[in-house]
Amino acid sequence: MSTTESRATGVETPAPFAGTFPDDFLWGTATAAYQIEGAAAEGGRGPSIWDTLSRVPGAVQGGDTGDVACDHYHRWAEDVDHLDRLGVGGYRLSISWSRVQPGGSGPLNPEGVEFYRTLLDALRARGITPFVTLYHWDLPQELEDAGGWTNRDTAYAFAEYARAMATELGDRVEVWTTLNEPWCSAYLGYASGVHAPGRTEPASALAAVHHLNLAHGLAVQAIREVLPDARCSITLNLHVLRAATGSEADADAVRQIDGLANRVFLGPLLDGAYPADVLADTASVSDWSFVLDGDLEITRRPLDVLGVNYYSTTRVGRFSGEGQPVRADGHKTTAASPWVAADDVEFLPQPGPHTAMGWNVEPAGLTELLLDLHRAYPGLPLAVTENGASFTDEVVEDPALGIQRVHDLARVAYLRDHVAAVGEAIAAGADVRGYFAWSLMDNFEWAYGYSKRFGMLHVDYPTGERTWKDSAYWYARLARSGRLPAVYEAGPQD
Ligand code: IFM
Repeated sequence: MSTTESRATGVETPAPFAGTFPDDFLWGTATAAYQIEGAAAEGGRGPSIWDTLSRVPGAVQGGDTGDVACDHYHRWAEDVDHLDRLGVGGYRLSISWSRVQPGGSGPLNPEGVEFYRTLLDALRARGITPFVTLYHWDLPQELEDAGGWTNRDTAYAFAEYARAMATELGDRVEVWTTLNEPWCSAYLGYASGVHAPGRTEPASALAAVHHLNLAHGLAVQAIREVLPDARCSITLNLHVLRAATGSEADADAVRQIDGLANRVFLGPLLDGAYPADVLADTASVSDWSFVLDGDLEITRRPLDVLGVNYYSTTRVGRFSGEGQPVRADGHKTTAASPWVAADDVEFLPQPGPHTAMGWNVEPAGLTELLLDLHRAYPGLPLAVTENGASFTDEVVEDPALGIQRVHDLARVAYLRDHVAAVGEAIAAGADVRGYFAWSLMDNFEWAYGYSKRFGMLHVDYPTGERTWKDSAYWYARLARSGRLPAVYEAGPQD
């Protein structure tokens, strides 16, 4: 989504937001299996590509792995208590494919399936609606050994896994999200190589894009064959783009990155076609012959809701030829770029403030994104399935209350401003049904290991102890009232 596109579609200035959300608006929080579960070699779980990559020296900061993570596999009951205490109506979790089907195909692992069945039942018993993501980046290693997402068979294996989960877990799940952020799986996994499987092959990244889109469509079809009334979704991390200057060259850089980041997914998923300019821009890398007849009818399945993950905006320009292109996308650990066939596009530093990830804070981008999507796909309900911020946190004693505290007011302000941005989008007409804060608790932040904390609950990794940050108290007030609390309302005042 780009500013130029916004102008073209004539999105109006958002109406003022009165501070209160609709009664049926869903407040939730989100996590992902590899980031929190741990128990990597327990309960019959097989290895995934993140188990493998995290053992490659230098691939993950500090040599961290998800072997133990937040130990949610053992502490899940305590975590459900925290969710209950937060008062959230929804919880977005992901299933570890290699825990329920260790080889990525073939027999299920009953112990793994039982883990999720028990968790989902416990959530439902507390009135917390489960939103389940089937793939949050942890491909079973056996499938990667056979080519991973560059292999068309992986899409079919994914559909069979989805069918099996629909059969096993049935209506315990409110919304089935096929994929989380396929942009990351394809481009960070296969082009820049900073994510698993760590490959740096631009042509493979485009094949992965298509096979992920195909996997989504096949999975939706399989889920609905088992559960005709299932609600299905996909979560995208659409890029909100800004042009470096008003020049035509920079506008064209925005068009190009909008194609690679956004329209390469929205096109096949919602319009049934890959954009012609994306195919032309990437022609030097791939002829896209992996797109077979009939694929684009499969990728375009009616969605019940589109998940939107938003953190910051991205500023691009056409490389002027002076100096070296600057890549400020937060994933600079290798020289390779995720941006296939876009070597002459500069990624420019954004004005602050910035989070600990170096990402700029721009809540207006979220309003703009939701309104752009609403304009482009008017009948499609939206949900913000991730939004949050990493800041450096410190646990302190609160002698007056006799508890430990984390005064994360920067995170509270970030959440307040982005929740307000969602409110503004709704006030201006966008059909947004829910908001899931990322994340319930600090966790394994992929190539950054445990060095970045996004949680509303602080996790002390050596002991696994969870401590409510002030943002958790603040979010609990929001979730319980549907009214946007002020920053000073953060903390345990009640
Ligand atoms: O932690 C990740 C999550 O797994 C996917 N979306 C972005 C988050 C923050 O980087």
